[in-house]
Amino acid sequence: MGAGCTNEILSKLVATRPIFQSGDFRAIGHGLASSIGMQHALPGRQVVCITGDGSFMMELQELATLARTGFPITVIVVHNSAYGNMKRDQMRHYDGRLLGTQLLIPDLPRLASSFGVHGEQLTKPAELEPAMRRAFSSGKAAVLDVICPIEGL
Ligand SMILES: Cc1ncc(C[n+]2csc(CCOP(=O)(O)OP(=O)(O)O)c2C)c(N)n1
Ligand SMILES: [Mg+2]
Repeated sequence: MGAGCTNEILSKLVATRPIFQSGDFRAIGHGLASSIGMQHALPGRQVVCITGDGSFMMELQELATLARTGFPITVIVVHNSAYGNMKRDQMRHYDGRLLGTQLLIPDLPRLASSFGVHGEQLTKPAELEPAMRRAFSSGKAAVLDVICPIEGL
């Protein structure tokens, strides 16, 4: 990730338990849906979903569920416009030849807003903490679109 990237801050986040992730198979595409399940199981707790943009694109219709339920889940999208994991490997091992790893990500704050969910885009590390505090204290769902370019691109 690029120097000064918000990802540096994300890597320092400390979450209280319970923390759920996708286990040994590391499946993507279910972070938000699982968070909605967790909010059902843990009413009154602040649920936060941290997801890649590629993963989020597989389930963004669940924004409708957020709107319908009113669950105040904060969704933090790590936005690198890529299946970053695979793109990094292609850059390292395949002489820069990329195949199927670059993503066209829509305007996420506008997309969230079209579902009636608050969204904002963050480009600087210092913006993340206040945005999270705003989202938590609003008592409403929020999508924080965190721009995290991959180094070298
Ligand atoms: C259901 C499923 N399909 C494919 C994969 C393989 N896979 C692992 S990481 C990844 C890319 C994830 O991209 P993104 O969510 O944007 O996260 P990033 O690596 O960019 O942080 C893929 C396709 C998987 N783990 N699960
Ligand atoms: Mg990505």
